[in-house]
Order: sequence, then structure tokens, then C-alpha cells
Amino acid sequence: MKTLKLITVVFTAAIMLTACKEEKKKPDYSKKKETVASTGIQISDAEMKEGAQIFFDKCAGCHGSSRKGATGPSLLPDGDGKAIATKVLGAEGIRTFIENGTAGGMPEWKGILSEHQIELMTRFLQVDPPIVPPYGMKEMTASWKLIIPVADRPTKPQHNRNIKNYFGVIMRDAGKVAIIDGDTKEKVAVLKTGFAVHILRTSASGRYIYSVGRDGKITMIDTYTKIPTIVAEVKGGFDSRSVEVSKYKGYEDKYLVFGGYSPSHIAILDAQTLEPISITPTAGKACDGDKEYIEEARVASIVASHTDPVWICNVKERGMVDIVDYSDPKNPKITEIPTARFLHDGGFDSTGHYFLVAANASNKIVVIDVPNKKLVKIIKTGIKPHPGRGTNLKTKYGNVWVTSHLGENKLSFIKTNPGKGQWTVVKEVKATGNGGGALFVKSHPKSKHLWVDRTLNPDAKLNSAVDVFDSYTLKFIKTLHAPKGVDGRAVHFEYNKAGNEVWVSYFMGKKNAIVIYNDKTLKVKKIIQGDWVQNPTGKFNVYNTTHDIY
Ligand code: DHE
Repeated sequence: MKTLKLITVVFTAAIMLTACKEEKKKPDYSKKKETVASTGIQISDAEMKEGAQIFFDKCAGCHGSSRKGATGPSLLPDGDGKAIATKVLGAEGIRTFIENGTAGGMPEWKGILSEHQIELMTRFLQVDPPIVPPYGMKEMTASWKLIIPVADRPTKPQHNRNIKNYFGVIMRDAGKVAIIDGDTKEKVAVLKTGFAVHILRTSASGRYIYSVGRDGKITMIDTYTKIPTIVAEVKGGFDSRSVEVSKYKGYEDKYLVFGGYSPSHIAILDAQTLEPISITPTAGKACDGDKEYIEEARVASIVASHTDPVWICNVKERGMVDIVDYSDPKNPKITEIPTARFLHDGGFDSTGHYFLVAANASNKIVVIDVPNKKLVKIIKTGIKPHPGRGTNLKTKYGNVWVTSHLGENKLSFIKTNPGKGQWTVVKEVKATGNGGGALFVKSHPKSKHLWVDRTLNPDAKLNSAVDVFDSYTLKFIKTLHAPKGVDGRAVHFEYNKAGNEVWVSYFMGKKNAIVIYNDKTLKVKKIIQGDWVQNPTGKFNVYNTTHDIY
């Protein structure tokens, strides 16, 4: 019981540390190490806190916040009947996995984690994991801050900038979001948001930008003010990857949905103020008839339909696509569609009628007919598909939606228009070099190009470059290496509103940058650097994000 209490405190402390990572003090190692009876491992309170923080930052995404396993196996001292017990693996076994990664897709952490951190994790993972404290409506409402009430906000823009071509850019490790004017390429504001912001979404009118971070914090940015301003904040949970708004006619800028990794729930909030409205837990049985009740049923990608008042929320571990009707937000009607495990990221086809999502542990793409709330097809593509929101092309093989793969060097093109071959892979193409590691693909209706990154490929030559293909013939055109004065891993693409520029982030290097290419000539147009450009990741153009142009 004493251990349980200690662990709950540790988890809460880790969350708090997360929220103010920058001001984080070095843990106090002077504290006496205690022996954890069940394992004989010596670990101090300060080390437990630090281990929980490292686990939360680097490992929870795959192994689950409660260490009970998700995309990756469980990491429990006594095992769970499927994965080997960490006590049995011991310090050396755990170290081998951390340092070398696995063929199953776990990256090598040597060189990213310090020796001190690796050694600490070999002990931390052999003792009981922290317990996740409860987080419900009471806690969420208590965290809610309405900084500028609606009545005090301007009714029209207080500047002459072109908001539709604003880019929200995530500065991941700084816990900040930069707003950049896409016309002038000027930094308009750098705002402190949540820790390790994961994605941004824009309101249906394009006025507001919402961010959500690995700490579960939602931040609402108003672009009408002279300098974009944070007008509301709330913590939807301890851990999250997705947020979306209501986009259907009559519901513009009305509701916001939060997808919880931990706790696993769907929360609906007022999109004008972020006041919480309702919470629906996502725990339940899996899509495939497995008898196990899954508590940690995390909400992965979410998209908003333009044809109905619904969001499509993907419940990862259960392999359930939840169609959430927000017309009664206090009692949302949820239609569950059993598909395949584990659902991760996805986007619409070019008509907006169909939604395609990666079931990465099954190496499949799931197709959903959104207005009819029906499963259309489950398509085998390759090892660990990772499309981001995917991208839509008009090719010589028909209209296709594209996914890249994390686990192998393959781009799969799925035909989406009616006729022979619809909902099948009509073409496969390789990027340069060997191995997978691709995270995102991108094109634009006005572009003749398809862009692909290799962010998680272990080869630095590949992960620092992007490949460009002809979007009609699907033939490889060229590899663009990091320009002079820029290094790190290339990740994620976004077009400007006109569809003639591509913005690429370079992060995890010494000379991080946002590199802007002319999409026609494939020449560098502008490099954005500066001490405020700290590990840039996702970039979201207001117009394209609002209208789901990808
Ligand atoms: Fe992401 C999208 C989850 C690691 C950058 N990421 C998503 C989505 C999910 C997700 C569920 C879809 C959101 C949506 O569309 O609604 N990502 C996860 C993880 O669980 C994972 C694997 C591990 C983790 O601990 O977070 C993970 N992601 C990463 C990264 O390491 C990346 C490269 C940098 C970072 O933030 O740490 C990264 N993920 C992104 C980006 C998007 C994203 C930029 C948005 C893509 C888009 O165009 O919509």
C-alpha cells in the first residue's frame, strides 16, 4: 500500500514536471535509495520521479502510460502472460533493448538517452509502474482557464495579415507553438502552450488554432488579435495526441473533441471557451472478439466530417472506429465500427466521404464510409503503415490515397474512385535507400509532386533527406538533402494556401530549421532559423487544415 501511494505521488509529480519542463530542477540524488522488496532493486524517490518522466516522454507512446503495453509490449516486473517479465530480463536484458532497439520498430535510444538515463531505466522498469490517478469532469473543469472571455475578443481581425495563410508550427521540446505569416515568412508570435505539443487543428472558420500536447493540455489561440493570443486553456487528461473541432454546417466553431491517451476517453468541450461538456470513456472489448476488457483504449487520430455532425475517433488498442455524433454533445451518440488493431493515423479521401486509417499492428489500412457509418474494406499494405493524414493524388492509375510505412521501404497507392480496383493497392513504389522509417507523405491538388520523409530511418543520410515523386506517373524525381547550414531529421510537410510551396521541418539536430521549397522548381526558397526554432515538428496551414486539403 505504501508503495502504491509513493507511486501515485511519483506519477502526479511526473505530470507536473512535464507541464513545466523548462523550469525543471535537477532531481535530488542525495536522497537515500530504498530497496523495493519485490525486486531487490535499489531506487530513490528522486530516481523514481526521473524515471517516470523519461518513461512518459520517450516510452509511454508505444508501451502505454501504465506500462501495460500498447503498440509495444508491456513492461511489467512480473510480465503479463504475453511479454517477458522485466525482472526476468534484468538490467542487462533491458539495456540491450534500449540501446539497440528491435526489428519490430523500437528505435535505438543509445545516443538519445544519456548513460545515466539508460542505467536508471534498467532499474525503473523492474519495479512496479506508477498508478494513473483519477481524472474526470471535476479535475478537467478545475484545470479550465478562460483567459479572454468571448465578449472581450475582437469581432474582426485587428491586423491586415492574411490569416488563411498563417502556419502554426510546433516547437516540440520548447512546449511552444510559433505562428508564422506564410505570405511574408515573418514570425508573428511564439506562444507557450503544452509540453511536446503533438498536433494543431484550426476551427471551421479558421479563426482559432488549437494545440494539444503529450501533457494533455489544450491551448486555444485567437488569430484576430494584432499578435495571436492564447484565449483559453484546459487539461483534457494526462496524455493525448489529438484534438479536432466541429466542422459541419451550422456547428462551425461550436464544439471541440479531445482524444485521451491517458485516461482513455473522448471529451467534448465548448470550442469558444474550452469549457468541458462531457466525457465518454473508451474502454471496452476489442474488435476481434478477444475476451479481454481493454482499459487503456487510447484515442488516436480524430477527423471531423464535413458531411455530417460527427467526428471519427479511432480507438487504438480496441481497433474500433467510433463515429461520434456531436449534435447532442452532453450525450453523444457513438456508433462503434469494429475494424483492426492498432488504429493510429489517417485522413479523408478527396471526396471527404471516406476515411482511411492505419491499423499499424495489422499492417492494414481500414476504409470507412463516413455518412453511412459503415466499414468498406480492410486492405493489407505493408509493415506498419504510417500515413499521417495521407494524401490524395490524381494518377494514371486513378484517384489514389497514399500511405508510407514505418517498417519497410514502401509507398502504397490505394484507388479511391469507383470502378475496377477501387479500394485496392493499385501501385507500390520504393523511396531511396533501404529500410522504412517514413512518417509522412504530402501533396496538394495544385501540385505535380508527392513528398515523402524518412524520419525514423536509422541511416542519417536518409533521415535527413526527403524524396520527391511525380504525382501522376508516381516516378521518383529526386532526393533533396538538408540544405547547407541545416541538419537533423527531416519531418512532416505542409503546403501553403496557394499550393506552390512545401514547408519541411528539421528537428533533433544542431541546426534545426523550417525549410521552404518552391514546389515547382524544388529549389530552396527560404530557410527559417533562429533561437526560437527549437525542434520544429508539425506545421499546419490554416486554410489547408480547415478544409482538409492534403
Ligand atoms: Fe505522432 C500525428 C501518435 C510519435 C509527429 N501522432 C499523430 C497522430 C497520432 C500520433 C495518434 C494522429 C493525430 C490526428 O491526426 O488526429 N505519435 C503518436 C504516438 O503515439 C507516437 C508513435 C509516440 C509518442 O510517444 O508520441 C508518435 N509523432 C511522433 C513523433 O516522434 C513525431 C515525429 C514528433 C513528435 O511530436 O514527437 C510525431 N504526429 C506527429 C505529427 C502529426 C502526428 C507532426 C500530425 C500529422 C498530420 O499532418 O496530421
